Amino acid sequence: MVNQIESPTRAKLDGPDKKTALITGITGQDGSYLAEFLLEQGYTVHGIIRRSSSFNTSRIDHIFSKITLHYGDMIDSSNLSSVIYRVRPNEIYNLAAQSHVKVSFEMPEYTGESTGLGTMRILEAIRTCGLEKHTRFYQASSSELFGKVMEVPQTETTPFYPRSPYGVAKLYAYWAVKNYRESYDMFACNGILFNHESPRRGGTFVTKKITAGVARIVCGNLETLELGNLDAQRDWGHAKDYVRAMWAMLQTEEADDFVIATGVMHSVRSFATLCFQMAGFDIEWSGTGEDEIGVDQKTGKVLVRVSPKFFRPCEVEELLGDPSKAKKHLSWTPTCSLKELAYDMMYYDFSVYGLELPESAKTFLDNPAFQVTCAQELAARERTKTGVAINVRGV
Ligand code: NAP
Ligand code: F7E
Repeated sequence: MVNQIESPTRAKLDGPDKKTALITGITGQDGSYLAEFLLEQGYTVHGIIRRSSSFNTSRIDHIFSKITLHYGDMIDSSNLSSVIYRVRPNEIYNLAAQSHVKVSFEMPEYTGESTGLGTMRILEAIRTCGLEKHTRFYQASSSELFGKVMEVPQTETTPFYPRSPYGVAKLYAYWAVKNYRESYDMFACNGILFNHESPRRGGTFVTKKITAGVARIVCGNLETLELGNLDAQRDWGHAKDYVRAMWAMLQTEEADDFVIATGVMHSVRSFATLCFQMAGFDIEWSGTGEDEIGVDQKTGKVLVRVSPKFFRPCEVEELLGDPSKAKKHLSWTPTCSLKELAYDMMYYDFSVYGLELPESAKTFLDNPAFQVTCAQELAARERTKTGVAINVRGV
């Protein structure tokens, strides 16, 4: 038990319209945006949180008093069953995972346990609690299933070819969801989400590494940003858009699987070029492979260098999704362009380092009415500094 409300008896539905959702991975990027979104829709929101020796709730501190948290772990089935039995959720969003592709090569077994088997544990827990007709289930499937892509763009029918222990674990989870849907008529969906980023993205993913790296270079606490494969191409969207799609999948008549993507692909190199441009640098690239460098045209300073330590044993070179099915059946479309995504992340990271983006950065926005989404969390950050959120922790 983490905070004030949770009790060992089964939660009752407040009324016919008040829904209860349980989010695994609520402390992560997507979990935090989804929790906010569900609160806005009037849900009672519960989340599973790992015990940690340091605070791991920075992304949800601003909504801490509005949600109920339970300690748990994707590798502990009795704990998962017990939480699900007590919460009796109408919807479960399974977002918890060891989600870093490169790390999955270092920890393949743990990744299989948490990212793969963990999903099966939740599905079984729903069944053993007798909730298969009561609880709808969302699985955070991934474009990493497509790996070495068999066609471009990728759709719901493109054959899978995962290229990492992470992708292999997500493949197991994907099929577990389909199997439980077919075997037990459970309402269980796979959201096959392409890369989605935000100011809350973990610091070891490439977009955040770049936006935070540019801010650190500007404030003088980093000389050169070291990256891996600059040629890799991804279909990057905004996490805030993508959590809407998760919810929409669980509101349909019939459970199904959906690709969620923008339909536009860019390389890591062009994302880095864009972010440096927003900060006022013009990068010139020279050299190839491990010898490639990005140099500031004005000063000749090396701003980006390639380091093989960020290469993966097996790379996913390109991913491009076709979200037509989601557009048709969920009326879902992304609202944020790549430039706006980069602007949002840069705005946040610059603020974290006490900097302001140059006015010229706004010229990159596709929509002049674009509002940064991180303003609320910057304010929340300030409140947290004064201890408001810290005080409501129940342990
Ligand atoms: P994230 O920021 O890395 O968050 C992962 C969450 O899972 C965190 O709350 C983490 O807790 C929790 N977690 C990790 N291992 C756990 C365990 N053994 N038991 C319980 N909780 C555990 O990931 P994200 O970007 O929000 O992604 C959400 C989900 O979507 C993940 O399943 C990811 O694989 C999948 N996905 C992501 C993308 C993307 O581009 N973001 C695309 C497709 C699919 P801590 O905070 O304590 O670490
Ligand atoms: O890498 C290349 C790297 O780590 C993107 C997860 O959310 O999306 C994410 O997985 C690309 C790769 O994301 C660096 O080699 C170059 O080709 O940001 P990433 P990812 O591996 O695509 C999928 C859909 C998920 O499901 C995952 O959970 O960028 N790259 N240089 C680099 N990547 C990193 N991390 N760091 C670099 O320095």
